[in-house]
Formats: sequence, structure tokens, C-alpha cells
Amino acid sequence: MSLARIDPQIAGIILDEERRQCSSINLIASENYASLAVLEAQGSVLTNKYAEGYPGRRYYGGCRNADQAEEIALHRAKDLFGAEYANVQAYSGSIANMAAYTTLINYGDTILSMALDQGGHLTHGSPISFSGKLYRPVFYGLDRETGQIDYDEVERMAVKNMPRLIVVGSSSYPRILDYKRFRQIADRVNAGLLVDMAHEAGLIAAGVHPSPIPYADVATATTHKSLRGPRGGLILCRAKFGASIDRSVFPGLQGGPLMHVIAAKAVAFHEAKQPHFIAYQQAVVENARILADRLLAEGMHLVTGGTDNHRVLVDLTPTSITGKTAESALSQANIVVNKNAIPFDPRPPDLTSGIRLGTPALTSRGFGTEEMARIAQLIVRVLSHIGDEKLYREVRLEVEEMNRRFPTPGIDQ
Ligand code: DSN
Repeated sequence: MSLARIDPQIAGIILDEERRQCSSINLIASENYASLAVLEAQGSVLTNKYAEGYPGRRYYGGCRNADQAEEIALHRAKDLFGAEYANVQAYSGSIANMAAYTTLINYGDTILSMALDQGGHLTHGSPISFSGKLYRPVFYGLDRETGQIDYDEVERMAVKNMPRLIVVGSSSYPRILDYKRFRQIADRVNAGLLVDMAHEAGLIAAGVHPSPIPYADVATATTHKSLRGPRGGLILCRAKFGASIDRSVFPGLQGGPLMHVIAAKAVAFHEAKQPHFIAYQQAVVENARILADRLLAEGMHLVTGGTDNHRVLVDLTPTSITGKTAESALSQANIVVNKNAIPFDPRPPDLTSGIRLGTPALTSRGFGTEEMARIAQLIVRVLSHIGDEKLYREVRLEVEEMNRRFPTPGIDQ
């Protein structure tokens, strides 16, 4: 029996969410539209199967198909990223990071990572996360003038603090990360190197951002951001860490793997291997560049003055609007963004002085550079007319017109 007949309330919410996703301009840098094929695998009967363990070494009978799906996912993940070893069971990026720490260091060890308020992630040592409670974090930040990573400063901090692990990765840094340089710094202080490439995974798979795989001991990712897969985690590592990573994930941190999600990850890796995926990721980066250029031309300030990847971090300080106000105003015009701290933000995280914009989701719908230029104008119009509901309505109509021309993958395509 269909969902609509059994549970019209939840069916209605899902329908509303489909409408919301189709009718808004989604600039959340960490979101995307999974393909129908990914959604089908994720919504499949594999959800019914318990498969604790790993292919060929399960704690349940009846794992023939689960084994095949996971083996294919593992093979495709390694092939896509050129990695020696993969684990596809991590439920999320946070669990993937936990497994990496468990493998590479001991409780109480020092880690050197990017501060959360400068663009790092909760699981990179924030005091409110397990990572800041179980390990001893020391943070590097961004250069106050350029907004970019000062690699010499990272090296100075590494030499001073002698971390056991250096963590690389950011949720809002709009520039290329120099993994080779981080490896050199790690080698100088005899530390391990963990790269959390959750945001860049799709760009890396397509070769439009350098790969951390030659340099990292362990690289973690989520599969639902630029990679366009199902919501979940991925771990890639050097072969020598493989057995330990597997043990850390199961039985160390998790029970039964989500076999339906693992099958959907396999589908996403397959899609990422197709030639059109390279063109897609090139368009993601080009769209971000145009969005940044047009915002600059409209007088907005951007952290680092632009972008090399899929993200743009707008510094609202000169406008005196908070990130929270900007997020709310834009959302009333059906433009969805998230408030985001800028480096050295004087405002607290629930207000912030910035907004983060990203292009993976819109590019999946086929939005191009012309639309990006128009979206930049719409954003500036809204931000220059805070509280003007008539203006929000006008912008909403323009957003609707654009959305009608671009079907949403997985929903109306
Ligand atoms: N919450 C994600 C983001 O939006 O960047 C990071 O995990």
C-alpha cells in the first residue's frame, strides 16, 4: 500500500518538501540533489537486511546480496579516488572522523586543526564535540588580512605544539587546500595527516580540485555534498590502516551497516565515474566564480576576495546586516542560504556576520553562468531592501520563473 494511503501526514510533508526543493534557489554549499537512481537504491529493500561485519565475514545469514553491493561500493570508491583502501559503512562524516581518530591517535593526544569559527568543523576538535573532549585540540586560523591559510603559521604551530595528528578540511574555506604542504608540515613534526574532504569530494573525484589521497594517511568524506550521493560517510586510507579503520567503524563505533545507503553510495560512485560528471564539477566551480565576480561587481565583500572552489563566503560587515537577518530575508524570497561566521567574526554563531553560498545543488539542476549573474543581482536586491515584503515578492516571482526552466533531479526528472 502506498505511503499516501497509510500515512497521509508524512506523505504530505514529503510532498511539501519536494515542492520546497523545486521552488527555491538552493545555495546551501553542503547540499545537492541526488539522482533518481541514487534515491531508488536508498529507498530499496536492502534496508531490511542486517549485515554486521564485512563482506564474507558477516554475523548474519542471507548476506549474499549485501556482500555484493558492499564489494562493488568498495571497488568503485577506491577506483574513483585512486585510494588503496576504502570503508563505506560510516553512517556519517562525523563517524568517519571518529573512526579516523581512533585509528591514528590515542585519547588525550594533541591534534592541530582549523578552528571552527574560522571554517573548521565541529568534529575537528571543538570543545562541544567528542573530538574536543577526547583529544587535546590546538587550532590554526586564517590570516587576518587575506582570509587565507597561512601555511608558515600552521608550521610554526605544529613545531610549537608537536601534534600527533594534523587535521585538514573546512566547511567554508573558498580556496584550494594545499594538501602537499600540510603533508610536509606533518612529516616535519612526525604527525599523521587526516584530510576531511567532505565538501570537496565531488570536485576531487572529477579532478577539478587537487586530491589529498597521495598525502593523507586517512581521508574522510560525506557522500551527499558535492559528490551527489546518499546521506552518509566514506573513509579512504592507506592499506596499512585498513584493518584498523574497519575495526574502528564496526564493532568500534557502529552496529549493522545501512546496506540500502551503501548500495546508493555505489550508484553515486558509478555516476561520478561518467564523463558528464567532470563537466558537472567544472560547471560547479565556474558557477561559483561567476557568482563571486557578480557579487563583487555589485559591491559585496567576500572573504578572500573570491573563490577557487564551489563556495563563496560573503562578509556582511560593511552592510551591518547580520548573517541571521540575511538568511531570513533571502529565504522569504525563496533563496536558501545559511548564515556563517566569517574569520574573526565579532558576532556569536547564532547571528554571524556572513552568509555562505554554494553552487553544487543549482548546477545539478542545470543552472549556468547567466543564472548565477542574475542570482547575484537578486541577492543584492534583497539585502539592500531588508524588511521590504513587496520586494521579496517580486524576487520570489523571478525565482519561480527561473525554477520553472530547470527540472530538479530526483523529483521532476
Ligand atoms: N554541516 C556541514 C556543512 O554544512 O558544511 C558540514 O558537515
